[in-house]
Amino acid sequence: MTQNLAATVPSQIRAVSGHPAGASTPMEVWQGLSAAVVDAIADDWYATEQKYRAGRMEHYFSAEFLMGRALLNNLSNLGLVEQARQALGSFGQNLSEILEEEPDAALGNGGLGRLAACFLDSCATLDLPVAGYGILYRYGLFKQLFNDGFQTEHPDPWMEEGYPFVLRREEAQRIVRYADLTVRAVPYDMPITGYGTRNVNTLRLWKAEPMEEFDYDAFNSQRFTDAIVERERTADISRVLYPNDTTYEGKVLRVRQQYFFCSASLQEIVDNYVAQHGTDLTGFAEFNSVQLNDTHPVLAIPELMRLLMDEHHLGWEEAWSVVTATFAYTNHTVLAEALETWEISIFERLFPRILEIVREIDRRFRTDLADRGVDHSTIEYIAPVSGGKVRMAWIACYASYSINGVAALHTEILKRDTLKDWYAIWPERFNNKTNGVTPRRWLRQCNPRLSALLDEVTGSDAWVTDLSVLADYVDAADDTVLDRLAEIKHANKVDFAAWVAQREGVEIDPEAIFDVQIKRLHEYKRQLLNAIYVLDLYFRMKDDPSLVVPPRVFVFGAKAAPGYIRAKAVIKLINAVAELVNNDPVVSQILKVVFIHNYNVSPAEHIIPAADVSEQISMAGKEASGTSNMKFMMNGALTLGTLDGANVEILESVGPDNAYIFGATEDELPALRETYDPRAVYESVPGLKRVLDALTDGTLDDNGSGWFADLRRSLLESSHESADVYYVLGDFEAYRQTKDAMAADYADQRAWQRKAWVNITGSGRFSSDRTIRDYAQVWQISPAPIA
Ligand code: AZC
Repeated sequence: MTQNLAATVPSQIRAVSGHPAGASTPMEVWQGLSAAVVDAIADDWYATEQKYRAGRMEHYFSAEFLMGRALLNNLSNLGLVEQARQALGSFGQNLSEILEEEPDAALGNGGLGRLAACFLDSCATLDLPVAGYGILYRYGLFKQLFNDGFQTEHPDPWMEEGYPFVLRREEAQRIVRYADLTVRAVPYDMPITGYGTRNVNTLRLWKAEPMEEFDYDAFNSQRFTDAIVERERTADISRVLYPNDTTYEGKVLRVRQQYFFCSASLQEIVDNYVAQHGTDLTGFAEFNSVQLNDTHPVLAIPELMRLLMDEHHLGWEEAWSVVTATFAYTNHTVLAEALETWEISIFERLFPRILEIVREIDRRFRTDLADRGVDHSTIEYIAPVSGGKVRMAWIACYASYSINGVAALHTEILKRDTLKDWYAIWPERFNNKTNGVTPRRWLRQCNPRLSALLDEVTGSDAWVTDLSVLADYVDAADDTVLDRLAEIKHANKVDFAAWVAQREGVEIDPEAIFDVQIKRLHEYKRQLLNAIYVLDLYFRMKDDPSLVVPPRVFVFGAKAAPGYIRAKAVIKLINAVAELVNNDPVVSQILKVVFIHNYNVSPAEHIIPAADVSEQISMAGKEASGTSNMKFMMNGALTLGTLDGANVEILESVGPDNAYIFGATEDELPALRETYDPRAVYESVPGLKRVLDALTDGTLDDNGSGWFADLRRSLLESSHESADVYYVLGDFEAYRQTKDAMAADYADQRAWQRKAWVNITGSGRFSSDRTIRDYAQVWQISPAPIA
């Protein structure tokens, strides 16, 4: 594969724009360069498809793939960055600027969707026969703006201007039938390149289209709206990604979406099996396995039963033994709301046959468990259908050959609590797969300076595909390396400061400590704890002008689900605190607060390389894993965190001297809670009263929304059990102490950089390559390189 972008790029741009390359707009140049990349991989992509088709394959089903940008990722995987730079340079265009033209493919909410994207990258890099399946949402996750500090949501039509990295496969369309609607599912394939390999994997995203474009008769008789009703109902299915990552509205549509991509994907997989191995489907699971990314794709279970029985004539038992050897289920959260349940009436309305199958699964489940001597109330509790609801997680647990959590602590909590009845019956199904992130995007691409240093210190770029090699260099950091590390971080901070000034209109000082919390806004993640700290620090400085405080920039990035008012109140609060701090003539010399609006994958790529402190401060037991914690660590930020999710394993990997851990642990919390009185904490911990009172005494303005009073109430209301559910006040003192001490430590740059180095070199475990190798054991697949 010798590529010559110098030759292909100008002609691809001309084909897109109809103008000479030099006269094309930056967007057209982005389109043309992207098309040239697709051209460069087309043969290998086809060869990979052919190769995988014939063997055993893993199919990763996910309602979300938070891909971010594709062009630089592909150029960098293919080793074409320099060629691209030169090709554009020849007609006066600058690659870095062109890259900024690309919209983010934000087809996911947060951690779960980004994890799926990192997994695809690792599967391709490892030459593993894995394909992703999801939905081609026309609108990705909403675009976030601030209006008076309040979040407002706006549509994100990410591919409206054309997107060369998805290819419509008209010929591979399938029909998906609901009781009230029949639609075409048209696949759009996205090539997934790997680093330093020729294999090109596929993410297949389905788009819903009407059987007929419009009703010609209605149109002819000038009933124009009637003519397009069906078209719009169909388009609704793949119109928009649900912006909630724990609770769901628009239930019928949501279920329709889920069935849509599960049915289309399974039809294709079954058809391929028949083409390769003939019409006897009993051997299906020898060649196919399906990973269910959370409960969103669980309808695949009854749908595969339906396909096997109704279309391929297997009996129930035969079909069930295929199904139970096919599916594996990943749980991503212990929050009860996220274990999806659907009213039976929704199933009745959309697909009576699927409901019939689900009821039969339920009937047999009850008999099966009764035979095993399980008591009636347990059976009732974990039955697939009960209380008028279909319970997707229970179907997943019953039908899957493997059930996993996403960090060691999380898997333990599943076994002990969330899924304990299942664990009691089928312990052998449970296993842990600690999450990981791709070092290609999250180190090599986003932090070229640090990458160059790692190349130098280790003598090659082997770390890019085997991050664990870095561990051999943990002691290799002499003073020269540590000084280089400090320079690199500083240079990244200078770049980030310029980006922030331009994007948010806030000036920040690269000499300050950059303290960052970026993730979805959730009460359990406790952005509120961070905000309370900042406000307390502000008051401490106002009180005592001689107080020595290390200069700090507090960076936030977070979207709140549109219906989650308390989360939106925290956003408003942080913006109000930013206004107070940044406009204080004295304090703003030392502190700044920046809320990066519309936080997404590509902003993260600017933020993470510049971070000194990684805030991972969820209430212990609630964050299943976290993945930004891993990205920060790889880029040399130190963790300030609770013993939650993967923080526990990060601590194990770097040792207690190289991370800042505070707060109540998961096993301590139940006892603490029994006597917990947030009001007493508020009265007794110095500073807390002043901060909480500032929410309502006029210091901070919530524009009459009443939201700040509600936040204050949520922490202090001790009349019912709902006071400070996430132990914000309980952990405050420990948090303040640790965070103050951490900031003081920053002054000794040598010591700080040494800790950073231990984090970078200790991050090997958190490469998604390691995670995927672990999954590959469960999936029983092995590399299938085309060359
Ligand atoms: C997230 C978890 O909250 C996070 O801890 C984890 O790292 C991530 O999944 C990847 O496993 N969960 C979600 O994004 N969404 C849901 C529905 O849990």
